[in-house]
Amino acid sequence: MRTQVAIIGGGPSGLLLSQLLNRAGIATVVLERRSRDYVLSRIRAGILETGTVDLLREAGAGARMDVEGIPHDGCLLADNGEMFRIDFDAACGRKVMVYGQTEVTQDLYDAQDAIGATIFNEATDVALHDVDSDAPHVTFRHGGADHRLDCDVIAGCDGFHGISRQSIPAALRQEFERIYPFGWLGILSRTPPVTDELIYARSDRGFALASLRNPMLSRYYVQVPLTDRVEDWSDEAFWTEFRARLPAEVAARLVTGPSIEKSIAPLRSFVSEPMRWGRLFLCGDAAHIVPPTGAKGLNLAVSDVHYLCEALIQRYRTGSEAGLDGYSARALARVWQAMRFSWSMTTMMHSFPEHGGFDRRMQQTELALLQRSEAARRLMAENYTGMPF
Ligand code: FAS
Ligand code: PHB
Repeated sequence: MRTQVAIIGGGPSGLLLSQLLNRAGIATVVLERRSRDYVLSRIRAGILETGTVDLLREAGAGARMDVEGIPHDGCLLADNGEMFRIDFDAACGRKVMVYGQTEVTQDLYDAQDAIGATIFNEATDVALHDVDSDAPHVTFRHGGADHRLDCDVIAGCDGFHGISRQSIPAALRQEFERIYPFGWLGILSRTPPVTDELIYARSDRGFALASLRNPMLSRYYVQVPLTDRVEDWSDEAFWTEFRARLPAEVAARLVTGPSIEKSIAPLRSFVSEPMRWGRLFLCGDAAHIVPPTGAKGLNLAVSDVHYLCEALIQRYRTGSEAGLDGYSARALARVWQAMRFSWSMTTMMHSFPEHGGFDRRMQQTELALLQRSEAARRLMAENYTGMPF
């Protein structure tokens, strides 16, 4: 079997890259380890930057988002009950779209099916070969048989636990990491969201986030110690803790109900450089992880895909490899911008076990600066709604 671009991973990165390349006349094959149902059962991101919205529309996968997505032109920040608003539109003229990653992935699978793209779900034992040659290939098992896929280029879109990053020799990789001493316990409940706009709430009990998916689907989080397990948290315990971390006027109107999904996600900042080795190019979580505080993870995957797609179209249309040679540096420049923003939001809004009085004053001062300074609000709004690609 042969194709032009072999894509490892059928999450948002892999599917969007496949969709954009096929629309540009470039052949792809997507190899996804899990079943389609399993991929679509994941509950993850909820906020799309302006650039992500535009690229999904360009890919022909934005129609349902434009009907069901909810544009947001601001968010709320709270510190021990005192709440204020960041007006994105007034500060930088941009908005975000509230639309779950699960829906984005469904729309991408639908768009791929509509153009007859080649996706192997439940492709196992994927292995990359001759990556640093001009004739790379991939082997994998599917339908009880072994397969070989020859290609020009391999896109590693297989997430943090995938094999692509590990296929780059450790001696050639430089990894940067910060593990945070807490996680996010998240629940989904078929209840009316307590807020029209997201509330990022800092409290001495820990961080909480009130988000949503639609007028009858709430997405809420509380910071929990890394030692906590999801079975330690009954729904009642979650609602009690969540209510205690919200401003009183918000907590008073909280509608609770049974959780339909409950999970704990660890928080880390991670970057692996470079994002390219030979004919292998990494996109999304395969190369970097951000704490979800800045709502950047999914959106960074999209900007990587944008850069790689541009470079591949240039190569196939003109023969020039300049874009491919510049891909890693270009993608990493935006990755580190988002890494800084996500780290700063996480540091400002969470309770750290090692924090003392000085650190607490720094958090209060950061939040006060956002309340008082138009320049500070503009910087936050530009980062939250997404720096230009
Ligand atoms: P993904 O991990 O989504 O997709 C990689 C795909 O590759 C998967 O389908 C996997 O099955 C497949 N794969 C892995 N190994 C393979 C192999 N060897 N062979 C073939 N296929 C293989 N981001 C936010 O912005 N906000 C959030 O609130 C948020 N919450 C998150 C919660 C959790 C628990 C996690 C893990 C991530 C969260 N993220 C969040 C980040 C998340 O949304 C990612 O940024 C996004 O999924 C990145 O997409 P991909 O790069 O496609 O990686
Ligand atoms: C979500 O709705 O899941 C969400 C929103 C904003 C974040 C993180 C998660 O920063």
